[in-house]
Amino acid sequence: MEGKLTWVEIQDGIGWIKINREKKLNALNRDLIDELHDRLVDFQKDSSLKVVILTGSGDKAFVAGADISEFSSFGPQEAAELIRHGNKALFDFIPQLEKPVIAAINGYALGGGLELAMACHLRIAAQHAKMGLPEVSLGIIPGYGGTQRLPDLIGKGNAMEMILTGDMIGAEKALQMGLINKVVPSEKLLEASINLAERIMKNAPNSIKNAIKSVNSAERISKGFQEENFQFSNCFGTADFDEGIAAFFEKRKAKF
Ligand code: CO8
Repeated sequence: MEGKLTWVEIQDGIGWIKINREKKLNALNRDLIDELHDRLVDFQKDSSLKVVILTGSGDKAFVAGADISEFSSFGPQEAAELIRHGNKALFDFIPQLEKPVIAAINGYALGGGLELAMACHLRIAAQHAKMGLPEVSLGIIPGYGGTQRLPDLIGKGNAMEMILTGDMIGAEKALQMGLINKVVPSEKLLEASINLAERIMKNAPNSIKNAIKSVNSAERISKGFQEENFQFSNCFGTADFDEGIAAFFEKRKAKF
């Protein structure tokens, strides 16, 4: 089924969602967040469906981040409102789903794109995928849970390095660090995602649901996420923000 910004299919107990903004490297705007939320709500209700696989269209990007053109003129209030909405509808919503969501990372997963992959329960990446949180190069910080979920996955030291440098890493390094569960040749990405889904689907749905809740309860939630929201909004309306965003649109390196 083709939506405005996503393509959806249910096949053999798997709910597929493909983000469909290839020309903009599947960048995440508010409409896309809302459409993804609606798709996931439908999937949650559908008892024929056991596992969700989320991927991006094309072979270049999973999601290259939040849509910079959408928030480029935002002040702190609008930024706070957009991340509050995005976190509620998607980034805090996915982890709580009762069905596992696998991110099939088919290319760049940057900024909000990596945060989206990290909100999923499991991650498989194509060999050519690149991952990073480049927000500091734009004069902002990760705002969709990245400062909390990245240290949970790869440890504080590695997360600090990725967040403070904004550098991208390749799929093999991401695997070594524990950021992803598996790396496969690009042409095997969907097959490997189905294989992982099938290994889960043979188990008791009620146990899967309870296991997700139980694992989630160990997260260092709330205070850290609130602090991230606050610090994220504080980056807006600053000279660094103006320079970072201008540099992106002018396709040059920012000079802070
Ligand atoms: N937002 C909007 N448009 C984008 C984005 C993005 N994140 N990424 C790529 N695009 C667009 C480009 O502008 C370009 O559009 P056009 O053809 O109209 O000029 C098109 O996609 C293709 O991109 P490029 O020409 O740049 O492709 P390259 O192969 O040269 O480069 C890169 C690929 C390296 C991935 C490059 O596109 C890039 O650096 N993109 C931005 C990556 C980034 O900084 N991501 C983080 C964004 S900030 C964020 O995610 C914050 C999350 C917190 C929440 C924010 C809510 C307020």
